[in-house]
Amino acid sequence: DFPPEDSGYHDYGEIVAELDRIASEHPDLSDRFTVGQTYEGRDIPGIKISDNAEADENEPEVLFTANQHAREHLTPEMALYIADMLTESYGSDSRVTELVDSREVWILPMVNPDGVEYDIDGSRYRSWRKNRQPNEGAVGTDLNRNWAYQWGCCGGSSGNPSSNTYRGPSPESAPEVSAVADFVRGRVVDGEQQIEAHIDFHTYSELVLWPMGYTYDDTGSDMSRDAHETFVTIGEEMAATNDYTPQQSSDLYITDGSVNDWMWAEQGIFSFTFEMYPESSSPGFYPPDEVIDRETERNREAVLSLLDYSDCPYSAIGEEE
Ligand code: 0X9
Ligand code: ZN
Repeated sequence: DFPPEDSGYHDYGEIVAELDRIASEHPDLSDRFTVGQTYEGRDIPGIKISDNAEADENEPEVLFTANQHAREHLTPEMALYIADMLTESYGSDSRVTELVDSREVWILPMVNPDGVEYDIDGSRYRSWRKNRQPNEGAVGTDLNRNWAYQWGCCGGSSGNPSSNTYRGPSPESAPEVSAVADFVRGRVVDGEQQIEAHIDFHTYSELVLWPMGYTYDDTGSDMSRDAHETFVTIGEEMAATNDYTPQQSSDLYITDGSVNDWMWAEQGIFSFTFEMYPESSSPGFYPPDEVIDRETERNREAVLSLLDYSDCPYSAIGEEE
């Protein structure tokens, strides 16, 4: 469990309970689902927010994911905040109401619950990052190095099972990654990916990051000039609202097999990483629970603006598609 002084954070059971509460308080606006099981057999929980949430309407879809990395405890709070904000402001805030009416929002607040529970089940935090799947000699795959695009290509992950950035024995070898990837592939309807935009929440450093992560190149066969300009424009606009620093993810450092590269290159989804509060290693992954409200609400405008753009991301640069 979280220590008493950090009881404002939600563990796995509490996240599930909160999603159930939102679903029962807002039955027309929300629908609970799971995308599959973790290595240890936990359900990976999700909630969909939209008007007529139980129906698959013809509306642009947006995905929010959090907690690929276990110790990044502010991130499921961010996901819960989005679910709460969209449902609670519905009917009173006209911007939120219009977005909930015209979008389908998928939220996966805790992609790596096995890692989270391990991080918090001792007498002190373990600084655990990976999942809890055993390998030869060590436990855990870095979920954000296990995605099936340019996996292991470029020195942006490790082949050593004891490394914190171990990529796993093969792409999607982590059940958590394959479950989320299957969910996303399942949103292809009549040959078209319905999800237009995505944010994967991490901590820390206060950054808005866009693909590619595996190469320093701005453009290439998997990133057109228009797409790059769209990422930069939307990324910079979101960063202007939360005072994060916007940059291409490889300019932070090279990663391969990370989620944003797969979401864009394989699924055509405008996929960003937010590195949330704080800026630096103090307080790093373990800020006090007093900051949760401020640091989640800080991303309200960025989230709403991405929801806004999701009907036509290229409109950010004055183009149609
Ligand atoms: O290394 C990661 O997976 C992310 N940072 S974290 O400290 N939360 O682990 C950053 C991923 C963004 N991609 C690149 N920097 N290429
Ligand atoms: Zn992370």
